[in-house]
Amino acid sequence: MTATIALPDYSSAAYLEAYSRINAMVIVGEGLADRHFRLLARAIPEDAETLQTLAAMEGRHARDFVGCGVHLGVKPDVPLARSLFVPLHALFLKASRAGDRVACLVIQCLIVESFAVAAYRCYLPVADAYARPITAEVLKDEARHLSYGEDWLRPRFQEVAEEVVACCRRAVPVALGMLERLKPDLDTIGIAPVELVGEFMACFQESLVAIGFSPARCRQVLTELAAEALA
Ligand code: PL3
Ligand code: FE2
Ligand code: FE2
Repeated sequence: MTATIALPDYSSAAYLEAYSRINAMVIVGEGLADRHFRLLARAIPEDAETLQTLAAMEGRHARDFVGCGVHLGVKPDVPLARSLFVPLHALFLKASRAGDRVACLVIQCLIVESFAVAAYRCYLPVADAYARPITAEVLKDEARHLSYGEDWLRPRFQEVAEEVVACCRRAVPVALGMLERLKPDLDTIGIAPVELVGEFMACFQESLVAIGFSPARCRQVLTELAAEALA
């Protein structure tokens, strides 16, 4: 038996209004990812070329998602999205100015990219026919962005482990906090917010294990963060 998913009515006013906010989040998130990878290219000159390539991919993602909004005839609510991204972007800039490469990589490559992977995985089955193939392509790229961070952190695990945990404690609640304002819109476009959080946690935990944490330690850190988010 195959489960059927009830698809949203892409032409309803409620869908289009919710999409104007979600679409803007994605466009702004991709645009910031472009900037973050360019800053990382300066911080890690030996990988500058790779990081510039990743930045260019993010710029393309932003343009592709602009196209998804245009296709549905919605005007993305960019000011709202920018305001919701301020705290996370500020954390990245602070780390970047301090020359803290570990925090920059944790924020962009592990947290933001896990968030992107989770969001696009949840969106894929409920996306309209125009957005679906675009989202599937973007998802493949995001996996590469995650791996870049994992591959940099893994060989330095012993030195960076505690810094990674400290950075998670600062930045994961900020990332989850962004979802608060979007819950009703996510529901409207067919994504259960709780599923998105679950997918994020699973993806993020996998990336922590990939760099060297034991599954038990990951669960401990993430459970602590989830408890805090629900308190
Ligand atoms: C990094 O490549 C991009 C970062 C983008 C982050 C997007 C966060 C979006 C939050 C909620 C949207 C979920 C639905 C996705 C629909 C396209
Ligand atoms: Fe992206
Ligand atoms: Fe990305």
